[in-house]
Amino acid sequence: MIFVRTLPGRESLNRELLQSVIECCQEADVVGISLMSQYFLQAKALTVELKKTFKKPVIWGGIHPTVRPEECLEFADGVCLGEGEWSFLELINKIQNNEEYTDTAGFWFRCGDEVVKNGLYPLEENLDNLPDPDYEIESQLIRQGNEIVPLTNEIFEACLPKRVLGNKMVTEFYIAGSRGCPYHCAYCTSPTLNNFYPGQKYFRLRKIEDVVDEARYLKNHFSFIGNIYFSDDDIFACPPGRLETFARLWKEKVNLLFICTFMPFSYSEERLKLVKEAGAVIVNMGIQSVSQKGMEVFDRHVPKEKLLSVIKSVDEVKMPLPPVYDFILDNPYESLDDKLENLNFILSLPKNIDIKTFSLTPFPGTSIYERYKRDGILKSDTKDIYSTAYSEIEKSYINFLYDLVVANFPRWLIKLAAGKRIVLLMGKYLPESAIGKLKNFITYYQGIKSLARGELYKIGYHKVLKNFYSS
Ligand code: B12
Ligand code: SF4
Repeated sequence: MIFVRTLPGRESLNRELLQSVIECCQEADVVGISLMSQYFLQAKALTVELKKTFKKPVIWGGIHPTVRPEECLEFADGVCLGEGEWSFLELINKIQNNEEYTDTAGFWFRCGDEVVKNGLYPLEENLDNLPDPDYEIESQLIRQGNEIVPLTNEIFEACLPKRVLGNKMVTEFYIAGSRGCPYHCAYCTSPTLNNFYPGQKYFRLRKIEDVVDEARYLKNHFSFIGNIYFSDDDIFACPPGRLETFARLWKEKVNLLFICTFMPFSYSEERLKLVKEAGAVIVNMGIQSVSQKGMEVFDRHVPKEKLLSVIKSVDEVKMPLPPVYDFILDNPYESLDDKLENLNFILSLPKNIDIKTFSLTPFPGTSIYERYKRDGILKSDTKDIYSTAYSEIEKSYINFLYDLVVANFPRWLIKLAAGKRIVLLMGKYLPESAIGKLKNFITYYQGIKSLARGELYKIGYHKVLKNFYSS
């Protein structure tokens, strides 16, 4: 495995890096590339260059090839649709035994001018049948600058994400206790995958004992991991008893700090208290939008009263660190009033919270993609999807106000700056370049605040983030 970690949507691979990756592939019988939409251009560049010298199959897999197989087959020899554990195994066995492989379920292949379209490989209903994740880092390679080098413990530690928890910076690692999700938000590919497997349940839970064992293994082998991030979309969406077992085993066998995500529908104070006692330091909930229009566009209908009662309850439980609530901005269907409604909603919440903002991106395969297309909002997939990063919000005055919220500026000041007239005026006359400068001002403000509080580790944190991809 080679981790060619790159910046989603933003980085073009240079010749030196491409050559380093290609050199490592020369001995292989097949090359597999895993990608999301925002890595499409990078995967294309790598494949085009690779195929100049490498004459064996290049196979793409991941969410983008799953929803856009034809487009990917313009470059790859084959694409994996849907989950790939068993189908890829079957494919490489066939290739190794010199057998015909273009009939393998789960793949589409380009054969001359024709595309061979095989049906999907049946979904693995029991996630416990899958092998454990491969944490033998000695057999893996990773990008360091323009080179590909063996993965060592030191490099592994250096390239994992860092997070400020309380008064120290910890190294974070992701674990998934489930796959899929029971909901159907319009901007997400999870419902798309649900629809891929009609009659089968895409949302599946792993055995909780296995999840705990995986974390224990990580703790024992990589002592630098200080925090686990559960990538499950909703940790509370599980049958009775599971969370209790998790909490007990986690304390007993792992006892690491962790962060988890939940949805308002499955929330209960008892559940939150359980995870808090087990070691949860932060909980994260997606709100995305509270305006009628936003909820309709996102197909996420959670009454404001419900959200408020959940947020109030979380506040009363008093987690060790502020809960994080996500909002999706840059929704072209929301009016200024809708946007202000969201902002004012945030300003009315308890103070001890953190807000995270994302830019609405119409990923292929989602219903919002179809809506954008239908309404003529999406001009170019390359420019509007493949070359973007959904963590970067548009530069506008209203978004600058959200930046102030994210940076925890005094709320009275944000309220003053968020008067409708001011927003209209600023929206009209403030140039983008000025907004860029105002954004820089927020960064300095945060830096000075950290310095004044003696929180030097936070300055180090920003430096680590800056070096994350270039190291
Ligand atoms: C967990 C997660 C993350 C975690 C990943 C943690 C980790 N270490 O794995 C974090 C938070 C880091 C993350 C980040 C991002 N994510 Co994310 N993430 C998810 C999430 C919730 C689950 C992904 C997952 O693990 N699925 C389970 C695995 C088993 O499935 P899989 O990855 O698709 O792989 C299977 C098949 O696709 C296939 N396969 C995959 N690769 C290959 C390769 C070959 C050769 C073959 C044969 C088969 C094959 O086999 C695999 C096993 O069955 C999904 C949403 C969802 N519910 O799916 C979003 C999702 C994948 N993320 C998304 C995005 C956009 C991102 C970011 C680019 C966001 C950004 N910052 O701009 C970053 C990219 C980070 C990076 N450096 O790659 C989008 C992708 C949309 C798209 N069309 O591309 C998704 C779908 C969410 C959404 N909005 O719909 N993400
Ligand atoms: S956004 Fe989250 S809750 Fe909504 S469908 Fe996707 S994974 Fe599920």
